[in-house]
Amino acid sequence: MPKSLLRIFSYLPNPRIFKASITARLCNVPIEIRGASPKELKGWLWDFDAGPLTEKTRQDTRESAQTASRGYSGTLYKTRGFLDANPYGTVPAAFSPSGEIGVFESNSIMRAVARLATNSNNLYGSSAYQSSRIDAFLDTMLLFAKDSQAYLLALMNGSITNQGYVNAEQALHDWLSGTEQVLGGKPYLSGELSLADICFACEITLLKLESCYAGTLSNLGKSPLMAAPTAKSFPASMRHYEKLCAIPDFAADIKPFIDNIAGGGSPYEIS
Ligand SMILES: N[C@@H](CCC(=O)N[C@@H](CS)C(=O)NCC(=O)O)C(=O)O
Repeated sequence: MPKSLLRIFSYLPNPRIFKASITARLCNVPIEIRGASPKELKGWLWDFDAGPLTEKTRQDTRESAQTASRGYSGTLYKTRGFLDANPYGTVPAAFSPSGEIGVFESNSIMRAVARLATNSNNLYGSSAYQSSRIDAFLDTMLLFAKDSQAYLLALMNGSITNQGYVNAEQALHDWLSGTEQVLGGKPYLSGELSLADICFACEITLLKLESCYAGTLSNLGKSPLMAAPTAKSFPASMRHYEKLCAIPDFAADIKPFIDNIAGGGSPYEIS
């Protein structure tokens, strides 16, 4: 087995990690993914050498106990080394093989995988201009992801409001209006298949979690954004998503996740 070039720690499954794992498959980069279900991860030591807490590590790491800050609630056990490498304390968190250098933010973890490839198949562009265009799409997706995260967390913890829904709807509209502009006439967001398309597919996949809370939305008189007119008014973007999901290296992660949601799989609670 080739030596892993990047270790990623997260709750699993996590569409944010799919960005890195799809990239790794497409450009043949060996990576290691460590983690457990969202609930189980509360009983793990968050560290380069992450693993389930034992009575001993729990005692040894009392000083690692931290109040969760985003998504999780209660206590999480993050070591000093984890926070030095990943100062915002979030997952996914990636590490260089020695554990010395941390990479945080799922878009940047994905970029790291492409940069580590011997042959990235131009996934991160083949010129400074193309790479920067890809970065520009990734920036717009991070803006969307912030609103999408607030919406999904509010659905999960039962605090969704009409305003929360409207904010997410506006964010989706703003994001897709740009992708629609491109995809109406071109097969990919930036020339050929790139990190921009990978991120696009993974952010939509993550948003699809909303369908687990269709009942909550219906009580607000709303439907899931991906089933509502908002998404339907961006047909080229929706077709692009389906096209990407059919690529085997995408399907390997995305299909089981979507099948689980469609089969009424257990809601994805992380607190
Ligand atoms: N924009 C970040 C989002 C990461 C994030 O917010 N992760 C949350 C879980 S959804 C987390 O690790 N929270 C840790 C905590 O609550 O302390 C990314 O794409 O990586």
